[in-house]
Amino acid sequence: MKKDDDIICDGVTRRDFLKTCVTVTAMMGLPFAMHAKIAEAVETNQNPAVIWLHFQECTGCSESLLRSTHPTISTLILDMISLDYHETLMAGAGHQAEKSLHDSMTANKGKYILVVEGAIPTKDNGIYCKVSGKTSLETLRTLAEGAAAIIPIGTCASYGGIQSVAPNPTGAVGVRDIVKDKPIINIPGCPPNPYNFLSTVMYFLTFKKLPELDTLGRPKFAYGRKIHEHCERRPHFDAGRFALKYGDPTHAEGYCLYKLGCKGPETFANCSVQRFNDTGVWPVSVGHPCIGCTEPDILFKKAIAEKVQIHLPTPPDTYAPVNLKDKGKGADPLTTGVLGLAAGAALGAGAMLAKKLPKDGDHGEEETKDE
Ligand code: FSX
Ligand code: SF4
Ligand code: F3S
Repeated sequence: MKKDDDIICDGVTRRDFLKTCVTVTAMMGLPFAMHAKIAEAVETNQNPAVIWLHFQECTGCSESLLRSTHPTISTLILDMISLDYHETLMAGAGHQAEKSLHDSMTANKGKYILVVEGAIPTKDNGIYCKVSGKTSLETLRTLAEGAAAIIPIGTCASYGGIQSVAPNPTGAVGVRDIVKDKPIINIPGCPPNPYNFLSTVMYFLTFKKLPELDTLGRPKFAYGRKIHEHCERRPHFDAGRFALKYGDPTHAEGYCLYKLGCKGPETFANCSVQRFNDTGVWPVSVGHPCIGCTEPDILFKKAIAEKVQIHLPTPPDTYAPVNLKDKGKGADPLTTGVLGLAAGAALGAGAMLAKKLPKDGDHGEEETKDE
């Protein structure tokens, strides 16, 4: 029987491994006891072959995975899978590398997981990105054919990313615009959180099926909620306290970054909860507004300083204000609450919230009072 301090793979103890399984179980919203099933599946699994392709990108997705620490997510991932081809990590080059790709593709036909990093240029038959004389378009089509599932990692591979911003000179698109007949699990983010990739692979190994996906092909367990819902600056948002300028006292006090263009109210991701680098940081915690890096229509398509619309205010903003002065004169509080909710739903854009949102030039602190 394995002990907790046994090293199970390069510097990772069994205790580290189990802790990661517990984190992943919680992230996926599964009951605590499931961590044992996940651990067992990972330990007994037959290391699925993974072919990892690089197209138009900055390699930040691989970098973010490799830079993760304690426990080393990259070590766990690399131990869980058989990474047969990865242009950044593999020792081989040239014909040797090409041979590994060909061998893995043939030996694991219909079974390998294809990970794609980077967008695919489609203009002029895709000549704007070529590796070993083949266009990304050709390589993706060939490799997709024998894949069991495809995981586009990062926003570039998921939706085109920065390369696809107008005028999109190379006609860059994401995997799902080209491959239509394979299961595709998008893990967007620029770069994405390594835990989201790890959890997706673990889910696939444990349950032998895809996790539930949203309409943009993202696992709901990681991209099901807006970051605004769990942001530590949310109390400031609700109280109408906004940072106005980088480095000024409102910014230094940690006020909400909405006025600096934070896209949190429109961005679906779990980074406010499952943070980066295992040190508890994420963009908003270090004072930068979210730039919507998991969203196809926000990242690099809306200016950083542009404010997003608040379409669906979540409680408490949807509650009707309680007017204690008129107590006894009008409707009872319960009726007022129900009417308030109905009104909030009818107005859609949240008129009550609108009064809380500052106009340009307002002071950072805007206490709202129920009156
Ligand atoms: Fe794109 Fe990933 Fe952004 Fe970079 O490779 S999602 S540009 S972090 O690296 O593809
Ligand atoms: Fe956090 Fe941004 Fe929402 Fe403000 S607008 S609460 S900083 S996510
Ligand atoms: Fe990306 Fe916004 Fe999170 S920029 S990392 S989704 S805070």
